[in-house]
Amino acid sequence: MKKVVFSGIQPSGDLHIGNYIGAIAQWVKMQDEYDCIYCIVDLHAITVPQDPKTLREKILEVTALYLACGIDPQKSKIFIQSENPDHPYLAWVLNCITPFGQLERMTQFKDKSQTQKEGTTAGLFDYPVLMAADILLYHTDEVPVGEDQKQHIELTRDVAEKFNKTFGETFKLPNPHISKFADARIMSLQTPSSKMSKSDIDPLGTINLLDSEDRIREKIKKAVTDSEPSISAKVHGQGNGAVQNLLTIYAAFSGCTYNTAVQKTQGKAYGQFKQELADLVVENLKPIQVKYKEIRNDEKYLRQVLDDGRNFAISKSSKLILEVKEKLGLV
Ligand code: ATP
Ligand code: LTN
Repeated sequence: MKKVVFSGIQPSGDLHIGNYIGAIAQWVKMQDEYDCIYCIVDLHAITVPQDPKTLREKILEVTALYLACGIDPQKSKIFIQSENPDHPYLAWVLNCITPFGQLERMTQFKDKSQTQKEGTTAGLFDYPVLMAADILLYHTDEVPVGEDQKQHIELTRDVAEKFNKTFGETFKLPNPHISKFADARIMSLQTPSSKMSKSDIDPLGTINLLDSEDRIREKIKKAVTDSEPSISAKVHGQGNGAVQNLLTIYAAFSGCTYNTAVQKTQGKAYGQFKQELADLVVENLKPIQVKYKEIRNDEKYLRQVLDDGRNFAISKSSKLILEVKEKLGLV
């Protein structure tokens, strides 16, 4: 029996190379070795305000991007979280055993609640419990995510353990699977102290998977560096992290290690290095963009993939929900 992989991305903005390097590129690699389930986590997306028309469009865009990046529906299942009601159901059950204090310590909640002008919501606070439900519903072994999500997976394990102890062995404890590239945290090209993020208000900070070639070149050209003129061998652990970040992107897209990237580019003037980096990013994203256009235009095919994924997901999760209800005395 193959081990189970589960992961998801919120359809909350434009997917960027951080999402690709930190998450999707690993998902693609894991397809042969594992039974993979990849979700479009739209119920997570609405924990911050979304425009309904845009959200609907983004859900299909993310689905098409999963496929264009190489997720193969013959090998892996893709579905929309809100199409399987077992997710919010289990989240409610888990809410009832999750310590409030542990949720208060979640760094993503602390960061995101600060950016909410209208005040924060119970949904945003509860976000990690819904994520725990996503993972636990499928007896997941491995969760390929960026490093920023590690804390949520630790919470998932804690909640699963607590349930198992209280009601008897039910859930498998999942492991985070983090990409090797700089602990899989790609930083903003403008503010290298913050992670590259869909919700960044500075458009120059992120390279989106669907950015045009000109836009990619412009963003890399304008990326901040440091006061040195060229790449030095001592780059790691020095300065503001901007050059390390560009080197990490270089390594990820050329399939080499970070140290090899440093060796290959040592002594290069930043201008020349940036040009090579832009060539590399453009070359890697082009086939994804061509495939994306083809797939996004075929809504019938997209719907087929999503229906198949949803049917599969419900067939698995409904069994677990029955078991949970029985254990709680709800049947
Ligand atoms: P938002 O700004 O809406 O929170 P995001 O850009 O942080 O979005 P998510 O949907 O939260 O993206 O994350 C999807 C996946 O991509 C997760 O596995 C996450 O760890 C990974 N990821 C997101 N940003 C980065 C990044 N900068 N570097 C590496 N991985 C990332
Ligand atoms: N919180 C995750 C998205 C997410 C997720 C999941 C990832 C929701 N449910 C289950 C892995 C497994 C994020 O990337 N921000």
